[in-house]
Amino acid sequence: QDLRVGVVGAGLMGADHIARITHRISGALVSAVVEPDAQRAASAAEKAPGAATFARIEDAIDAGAVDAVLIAVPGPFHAPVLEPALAAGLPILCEKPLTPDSASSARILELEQKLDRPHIQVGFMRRFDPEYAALRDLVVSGDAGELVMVRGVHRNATVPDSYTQTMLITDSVVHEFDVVPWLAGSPIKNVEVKYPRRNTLTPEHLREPILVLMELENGVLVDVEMNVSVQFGYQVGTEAVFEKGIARIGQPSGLQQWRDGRFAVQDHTSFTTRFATAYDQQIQRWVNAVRDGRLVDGPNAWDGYLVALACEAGVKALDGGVIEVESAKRPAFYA
Ligand code: ISE
Repeated sequence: QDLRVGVVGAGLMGADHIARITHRISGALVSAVVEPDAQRAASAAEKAPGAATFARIEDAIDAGAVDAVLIAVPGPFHAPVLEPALAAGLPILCEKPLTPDSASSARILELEQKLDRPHIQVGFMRRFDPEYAALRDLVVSGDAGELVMVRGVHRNATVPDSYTQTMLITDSVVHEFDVVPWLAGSPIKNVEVKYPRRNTLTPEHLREPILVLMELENGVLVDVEMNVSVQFGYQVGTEAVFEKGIARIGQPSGLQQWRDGRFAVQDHTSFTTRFATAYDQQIQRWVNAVRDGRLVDGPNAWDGYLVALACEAGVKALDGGVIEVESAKRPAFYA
């Protein structure tokens, strides 16, 4: 019996996950598309044979149409979906961030802890990228000695007008706030933001690129160039400096071409292709975990809460200074 997944939100990520579940994942199908925009709902549902459409998650739950929920609406709309889904005891895959701030994330943790075990997995897909996983294995093995520094680039071609200055942190660097502590095995201690000369091609209301500096509890230093106006494509790359060597991930690996006196490599223009394998792995492993009763196989709501704390420091750091990240002790429920 396939897991009946209700996909909430039929925007870019929702549509991408609907196609993934329908064509590339085994053991699951999209049984419901929950989307207030009726036209968008209908066109998304057309691509998932047998899927019903609902305007609200409560309607899908009341109709008994879903065994699990995948939340792909923007972050500010996560809590109103998480709450009824938790109340119904449904397993949830929630796209990042868990919620936009730590207070609302803490409220979700409280509700979740009324259940017998964690039910929420958060969509920090980088942990499922094969290269990130290989880099983490290298850190854990100690083969290259201790990790000393992490240098990262996170580059988007452009962003829509709706993208705000704080979204540099809450929508984009949010990924580094999850993946870096996971890679390095240490929480973030503090965050600082530096501004180079502004890119005149960035939307008028933004001041970027930014350079984000993080100090981890274990002394590892991290720098991330967050740049959302590079124009030419999508790049997420990391260089890790170890005691006995350097490791690099996220280099272009597409089609190589020699032509007209030039050498060129095809590169990504969107996170949907750059992280396609990671998204596939993430959803497949979540589906497997739900089907065999583990419910979560990846970052959980506690990880989402820690990221919310880091984002709060990051947003403050946009105004200057070295900002300490509030520390928190993982409850046994999330061990
Ligand atoms: C977007 O929401 C994502 O999650 C992408 O991974 C990130 O690269 C981009 O900057 C965000 O806006």
